[in-house]
Amino acid sequence: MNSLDSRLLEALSCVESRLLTMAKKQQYRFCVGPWNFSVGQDPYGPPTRRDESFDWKLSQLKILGFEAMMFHDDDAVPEIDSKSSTQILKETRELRKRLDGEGLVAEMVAPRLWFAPQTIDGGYTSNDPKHRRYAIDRSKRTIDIANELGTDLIVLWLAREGTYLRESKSGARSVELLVEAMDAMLKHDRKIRLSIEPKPNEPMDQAYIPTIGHALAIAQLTLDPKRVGCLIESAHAILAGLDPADEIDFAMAFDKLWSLHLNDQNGLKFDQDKPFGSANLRVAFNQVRALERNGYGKKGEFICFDVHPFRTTTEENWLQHLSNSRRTFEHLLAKAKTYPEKEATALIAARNYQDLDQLVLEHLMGVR
Ligand code: GLO
Ligand code: MG
Repeated sequence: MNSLDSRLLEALSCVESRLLTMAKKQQYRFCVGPWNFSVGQDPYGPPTRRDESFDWKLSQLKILGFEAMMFHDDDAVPEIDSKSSTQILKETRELRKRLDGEGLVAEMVAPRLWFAPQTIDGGYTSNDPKHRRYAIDRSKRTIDIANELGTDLIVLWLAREGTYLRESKSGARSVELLVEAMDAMLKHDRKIRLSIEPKPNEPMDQAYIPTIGHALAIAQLTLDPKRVGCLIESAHAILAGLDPADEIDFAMAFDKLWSLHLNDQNGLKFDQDKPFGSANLRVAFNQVRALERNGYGKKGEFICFDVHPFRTTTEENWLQHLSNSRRTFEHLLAKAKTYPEKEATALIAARNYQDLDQLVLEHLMGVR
């Protein structure tokens, strides 16, 4: 071996060991759901892109560098309501094999309680006891699916648990009903964890669990508060008039942030699910800083992007909202790690928030 070869080998092994250290330190792992490959339909118009098969979506995840997929119960088992438990089990096992084959894991499973006729006026808080029973039974099936897919995380986005008309339901009774439903799920399986994803409105006028404070408070009324936590979605916090970074700090002070839907939202409009950082880079930066200072991901939690392509997006650019959200996250992570902490601390001590503001802006603009 000549000296050039040996120097080359040495350099290669040095790169390899640095890559290994980086891999070991890798705190953040990424995830999306099949619904994030959406086809452009909105209440005013039909799809603008053709749909692709579930298997194609699965194969794209790995290529894009994502490690997990999140599921609704009927993403895992389509037309779930028409299937027996044996059939549900069989299809879930087949799905597990496909996930294993792709080297992907299931991050969570969520009962989709907003499409069925039984959930028109809510699931757990419906005024009709038969419909409440349907919602609980279906949630138990969701838990069985999660078990087979190897995840203990059940996400509760309580889409229709609220009112279109304040006088149509009792808020007090609804709290009891929500607790009863959660207790039934916690009893159904002693290991699963419930992660509540609050949202203040849409599809409802008013939702019963609009913020992280509400989610963590209701957790205390359940039979096992330790197993009830939350999921923050950036856009939902913004719709509630809150800063998602504060929601992250709050949830993590209780050790309750078990999942996360990063995206963006331009003010109080319909739920936009824009790419992460698209509307407000500074708000996105502060979310990344909050995740960093609280050590999000160290217990295996995933960063999920609950984002959708713009309706105008063409088929060739169909996946960009996913890879772009991830790129933005990684750039903002680098910004969080290189934030001029010393200068910032000195400005805070001098109560010079005027220049602190500019320091943040210039850091984000790349001039500091
Ligand atoms: C809608 C929600 C929705 C949930 C998903 C998981 O506003 O963000 O996408 O995250 O259904 O339960
Ligand atoms: Mg979400």
